[in-house]
Amino acid sequence: MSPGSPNGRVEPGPLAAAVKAEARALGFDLCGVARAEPLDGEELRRFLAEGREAEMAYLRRRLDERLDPRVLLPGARSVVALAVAYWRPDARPGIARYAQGRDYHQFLQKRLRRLRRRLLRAAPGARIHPSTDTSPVMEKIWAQRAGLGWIGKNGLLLTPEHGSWVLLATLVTDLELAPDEPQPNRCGSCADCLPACPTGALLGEGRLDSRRCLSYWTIETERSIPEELRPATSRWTFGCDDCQNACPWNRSPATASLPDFAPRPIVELRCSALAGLSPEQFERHARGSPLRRAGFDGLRRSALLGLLREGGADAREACERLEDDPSEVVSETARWVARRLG
Ligand code: B12
Ligand code: SF4
Ligand code: SF4
Repeated sequence: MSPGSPNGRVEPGPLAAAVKAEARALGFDLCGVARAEPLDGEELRRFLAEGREAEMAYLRRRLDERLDPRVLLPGARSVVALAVAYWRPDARPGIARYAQGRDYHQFLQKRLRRLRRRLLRAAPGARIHPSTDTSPVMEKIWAQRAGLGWIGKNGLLLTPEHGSWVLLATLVTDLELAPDEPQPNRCGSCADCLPACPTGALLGEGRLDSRRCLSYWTIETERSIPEELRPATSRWTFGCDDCQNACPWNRSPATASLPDFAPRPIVELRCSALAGLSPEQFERHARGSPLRRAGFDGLRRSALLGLLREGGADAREACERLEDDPSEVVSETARWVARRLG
């Protein structure tokens, strides 16, 4: 990266162009720049006041940093927003597409650190804070401001190139980089994602109630899933893509270029096998996979509900084995599913 001018000053335009070229070389599909300015906190405060964060207590913390990158990184002038596409034709059903392969936190963080190092070579002494889900940064809003796409009625960042099948990351920096123009919202009169949500978690205008979202229940908590959400959970063992599958912008996606999203052996397992994992098998299979986040009991609980869909002798046997499991959540779910399997 060598965007300096003859007098040694690093110009915002060439520097932004150089960051984008390096990001592309490192496997990021999209990259844009926004000015580091405070965000309007009204939506976030309303989300929290209505309890829509469920038990994700971390969303209530560090609000000042979440709403102003200059608090997160004093002197911040720019936010670089990055996206990687993850859609693949060989994804296994019942597991969210983003979670089929390796844990993106690990491999994107590595690429972000590399991008940071290259940027430091061009601008020694710069302050650069990389993050992908790891800091109080509202990634969708920064991606929208940096011109990568718009926030759809399903609450996700949609891009013209890859629909919403992208994962996001940011670099907050004190460097001055030429900002990009935000794109218009292209949802128009479409609202297909709203009725596609099986649990009514989407409230319109991109607002979501985590307490009703299958993604929340199957990834973020090991608690017992409320009975009225259990039939829908039988289709989703980890995460949920219903509000993305319904979106017209997601219909003809290009295949992900990063090989890290290739399905791993754990997503090949049937629900009866997932429910029957021992703690050691869980550790071995889930290592390096996003499914680890559900936890041993959380994954077995969701897999048990998947048996309602799978059915058959294996399903009944898996339930029987877990009816007296030491985990109250697992044993209660096993008994509940067994009653329905008959
Ligand atoms: C907490 C969280 C969740 C929670 C809550 C989701 C939510 N919508 O808030 C749960 C567990 C439910 C969840 C689920 C999923 N998540 Co999530 N999640 C996050 C996380 C860590 C924080 C999001 C957050 O701050 N929420 C709080 C609310 C208030 O903020 P917000 O949704 O970001 O922003 C809204 C408001 O601020 C408001 N708003 C603000 N300004 C403005 C301005 C205007 C004009 C308008 C109209 C609105 C508006 O609208 C925004 C959109 O709803 C982010 C990573 C990150 N650090 O950003 C990933 C992230 C949003 N998740 C991601 C993914 C992939 C998912 C799932 C698709 C996974 C899956 N397949 O199961 C689902 C999708 C569910 C859905 N439809 O949103 C990706 C999204 C990528 C993308 N293309 O947008 C992110 C960015 C992670 C990443 N690094 O890529 N997630
Ligand atoms: S992830 Fe599933 S449950 Fe959550 S809002 Fe989207 S469709 Fe609804
Ligand atoms: S389904 Fe329609 S309304 Fe929903 S995000 Fe996609 S384009 Fe927007």
